[in-house]
Amino acid sequence: MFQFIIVLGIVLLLVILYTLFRISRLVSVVKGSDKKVASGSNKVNAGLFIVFMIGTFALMFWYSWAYFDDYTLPVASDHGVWTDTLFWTTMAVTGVVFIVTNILLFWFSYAYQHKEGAKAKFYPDNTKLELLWTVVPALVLTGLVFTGLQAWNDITSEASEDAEIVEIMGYQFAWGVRYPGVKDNTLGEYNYQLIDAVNQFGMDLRDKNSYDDFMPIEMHIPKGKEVLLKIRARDVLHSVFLPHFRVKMDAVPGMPTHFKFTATKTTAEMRAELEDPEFDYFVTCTEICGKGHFSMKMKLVVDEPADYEKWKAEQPTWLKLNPDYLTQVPEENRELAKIKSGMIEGDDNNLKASL
Ligand SMILES: [Cu+2]
Repeated sequence: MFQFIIVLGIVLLLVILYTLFRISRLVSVVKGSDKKVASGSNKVNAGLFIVFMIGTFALMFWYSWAYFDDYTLPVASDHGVWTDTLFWTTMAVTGVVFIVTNILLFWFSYAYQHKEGAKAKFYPDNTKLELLWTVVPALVLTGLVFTGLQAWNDITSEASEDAEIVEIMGYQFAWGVRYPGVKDNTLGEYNYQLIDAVNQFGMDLRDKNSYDDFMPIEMHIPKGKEVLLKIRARDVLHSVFLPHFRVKMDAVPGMPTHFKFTATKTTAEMRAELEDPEFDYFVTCTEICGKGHFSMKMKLVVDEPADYEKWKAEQPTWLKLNPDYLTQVPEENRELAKIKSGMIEGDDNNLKASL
């Protein structure tokens, strides 16, 4: 109903404007002024430029103010603070330029509207002015690009030796995460040809490192410790998006990507900060990847390091949950696979010797 009234209002407004235009046309015909180069609507159009400018600026400022909290989520990662600074610096520079150029654009359209007898000045060029508006933007943009490049190098460079490694894989339409397992802390090899309904990650069980890998239904990471996300996609382009951590990286089929970051606030701390006991972090997809794109959402929990280790130790390995796949493990490694996957208790020293 409300929408209908708005549409009706707009239609009526257009009818009124058209009627006003017709009346002014008729008046100019009666007066004989319609023979002039510029019609009577010249002044109206010039005025409308200013109205349009003020209207759109007002809308822009209102939106930016009213929805500020929706697009500036509290930051919960180390590099996120830097990314935010870069974002707001770029916003300030481009924002000022945007406002100034638009005011000039609309003001000139108004001020230099057609006037009887007025003649444009011929002003072919000005070298000083051209140098100025080439050199200044070039310097400013170079500064922005280089600080941005530094941030990019920081998030994509080698992770430290003791970084937590989590593999995240996008597929139509969900995320899957794989952890290297507590026994060897190394992700097993995978091969897309091995993917089936159960072995979603295409784990290669000929690799000893895969025996203790596990895939939980929600993602956990520790606070204050570097996390290296190893990102891949199984079918089409997806994009890993962790808005609170300012993490965004495309997941590309056949071309693994990565992103390293350090979380600075646990889920509990963020709940306290937002005064929202229901709050949860989420991994979402920010690449339109098909009709189920909206459902690509996975809960992410940031734990204190000790809780994280405890959670990790409690997770059953994939192989333990899918013992049928033991047949894919080479005969000579089956005993080791059973021990590493936690199917049977094994001698730890023996296990270490065989790793
Ligand atoms: Cu997706």
